[in-house]
Amino acid sequence: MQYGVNSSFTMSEQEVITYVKNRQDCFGADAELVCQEIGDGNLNYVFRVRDLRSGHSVIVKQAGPVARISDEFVVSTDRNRLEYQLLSEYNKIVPEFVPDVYGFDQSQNCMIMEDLSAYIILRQGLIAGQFYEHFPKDIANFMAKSHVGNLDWVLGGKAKKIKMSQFINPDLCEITEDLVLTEPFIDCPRNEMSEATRAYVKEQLWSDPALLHQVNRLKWQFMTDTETLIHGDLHTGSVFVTEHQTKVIDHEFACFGPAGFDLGSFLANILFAMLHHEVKMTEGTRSYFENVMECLISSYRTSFTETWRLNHLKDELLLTEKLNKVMEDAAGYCGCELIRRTVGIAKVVDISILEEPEKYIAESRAIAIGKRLIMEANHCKSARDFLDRI
Ligand code: SR1
Ligand code: MG
Repeated sequence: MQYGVNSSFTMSEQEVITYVKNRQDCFGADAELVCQEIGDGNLNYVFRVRDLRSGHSVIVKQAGPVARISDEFVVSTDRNRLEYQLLSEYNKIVPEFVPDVYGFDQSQNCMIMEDLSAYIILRQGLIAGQFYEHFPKDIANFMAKSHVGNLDWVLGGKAKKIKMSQFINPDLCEITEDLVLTEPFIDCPRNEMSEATRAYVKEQLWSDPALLHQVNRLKWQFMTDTETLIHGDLHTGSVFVTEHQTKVIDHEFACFGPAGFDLGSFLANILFAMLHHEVKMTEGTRSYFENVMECLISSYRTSFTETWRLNHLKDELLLTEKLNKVMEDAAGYCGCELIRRTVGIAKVVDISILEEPEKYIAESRAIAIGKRLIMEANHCKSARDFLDRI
């Protein structure tokens, strides 16, 4: 009963207040605390605790023993330790792109971190038509700096292997292997979609052995290629923005994997925002989102190159080969993310809030683009190659 709270349960809002009061390192003794659970993700509980006297607030993020979306997913609470450790490290190498962390408590499976209430979640902003200019370059920089910074040749082979042992993440990787890279491509009971979309999926996805083979290659790669430290679930709901600042959150899926997985996942979620507006015929949609994707890919290439050179990795031919490979992987994983958010259990609100027939139109477009990107991934080396296929 450390800090006066029973550690075998997920905390209630009142228990979170007791918890932070008893810790004595977050608020003064005279604080008048209020707490609200604000989590909207599939896994964890997220509490905002605010002192009504000073206005100061923090976030308490707690990992429960099962996923919020379904208790079918029993997920190690070690994900909270992993995220805390990762955020502590990112606060050294890319501090401008992550929230501050103040503490971690293994007994309660929770960590305390900066409240980003001055920011909004990028997914919500994009749906509301707040077409920010700043975030693509920031996200590209965050990915490229953290990806290059964790390559074998930067860390050193031995240090990299030791680091890999700290970020072994079997439960969360299993979720990705199942929900992103397996189930949507077969007729599996956990898939969820309308009858019309199911008919389209049967024809376009489930009866195409060549597609299944390409997806199996991507899954194999995700399971075996420990290229670098990746976020592992980088979508527009994992990003907080203001007009000028960008913060990446929810690092619990982090693992050593292929760099292109992050770039591909993020591009797919930009495409969902674009499809949302396209079917609603919002003006200026196509050019804004094409610019976002162009900027993400070009800035990633630039930042990857700069970070490579800053780390004195001298082989420019190897740099070009590696970058081209990241781009091809990104196209393939982008395709998988587009398909799994449409066919699989974990949806995106960009599409799920649409009414029929717009919803079917957006879903079938996402599936068609996803399939094309998977099948033609080896032709996607530049932003132009990618944009020509959407
Ligand atoms: C059981 S968790 C389902 C999905 O939510 C997370 O945010 C990941 O995207 C995961 O695939
Ligand atoms: Mg997440």
